[in-house]
Amino acid sequence: MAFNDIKPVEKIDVYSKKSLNKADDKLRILRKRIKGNRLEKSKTLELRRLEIIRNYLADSLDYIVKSFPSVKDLTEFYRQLISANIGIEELKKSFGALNWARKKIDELFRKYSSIIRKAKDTKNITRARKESQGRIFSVLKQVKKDFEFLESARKTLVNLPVVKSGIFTAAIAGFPNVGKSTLLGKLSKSKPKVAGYAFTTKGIMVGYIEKEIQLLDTPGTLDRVEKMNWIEIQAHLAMKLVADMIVYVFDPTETYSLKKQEMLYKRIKKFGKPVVVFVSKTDIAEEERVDELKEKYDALTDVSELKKRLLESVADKP
Ligand SMILES: Nc1nc2c(ncn2[C@@H]2O[C@H](COP(=O)(O)OP(=O)(O)OP(=O)(O)O)[C@@H](O)[C@H]2O)c(=O)[nH]1
Ligand SMILES: [Mg+2]
Repeated sequence: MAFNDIKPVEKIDVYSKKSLNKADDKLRILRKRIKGNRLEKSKTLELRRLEIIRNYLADSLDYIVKSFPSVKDLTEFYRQLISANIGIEELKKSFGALNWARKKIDELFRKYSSIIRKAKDTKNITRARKESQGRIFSVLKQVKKDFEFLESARKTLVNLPVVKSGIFTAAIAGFPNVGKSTLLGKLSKSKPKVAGYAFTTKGIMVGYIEKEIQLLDTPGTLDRVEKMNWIEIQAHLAMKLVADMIVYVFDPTETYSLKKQEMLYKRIKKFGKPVVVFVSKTDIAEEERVDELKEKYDALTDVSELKKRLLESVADKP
């Protein structure tokens, strides 16, 4: 699912102004061509103006609603991400408000078209023009908050990771700074940011092994379920809802104590998915430590071994 092609939702004033400008531009050309007496000309022009404004606003409203993913098409992963950060009900409510505005503008268009058509003098036409615009733009004002909400939702959506469904997925998990992103870089062609401090990875990074395996490099999480922040929620949901398998990275050099790392491991086991343990930093770690982990968790230390294990798991998957 990709959300980065959702176009920005502007402020309502932008749409009102654009609709007026568009009408002005088109009427400038039309004005030179139309025939008839003053009243007839005025009717033709103002009917056309109203139609252009209505069409522009209706198209803009439709376009905004359509450019967002429809809630019913979302995978559970995205549904829960959106639930956690934006709100599914709030999103539906705003789409509803935009649809309401579209209908209301249509009604006003029909009402004032009829008034203009029946007008007996140009004064009445001018009054109908002013009144129709006032009421149409006031409908927009009533959904101002919804426009703003959708724009802030869009900003969250475009930053969500692009995670495919229907492909074998392994999530790389572990404490901050243990070497998860380094491992993703070694397993795939992806070039995630790697740095010698905790919380380098701010969102889920995606890489692929051939076209068979999707790898999710999750941000480092601490061992806590309560009070998860947005970054931890993303990692948690990816492991819970997307991963077929979890690669748990242990750092034997103890940036974080092994005891804490083992507690997180136990919690991750509870997702009920197969977990492969990988020990990082074996080039600088104490050999004894590495051996202990290898023994206890049947851990791997070699990237090509891990790759082999992952590919075997794809083949084994029913
Ligand atoms: N010597 C050595 N250093 C490593 C190894 N793997 C990772 N590092 C270093 O450990 C630090 C953290 O690596 P990252 O890959 O950014 O760790 P991370 O787990 O993705 O960290 P967060 O994104 O903050 O959770 C970096 O300075 C890496 O260069 C390794 O196998 N050997
Ligand atoms: Mg990282």
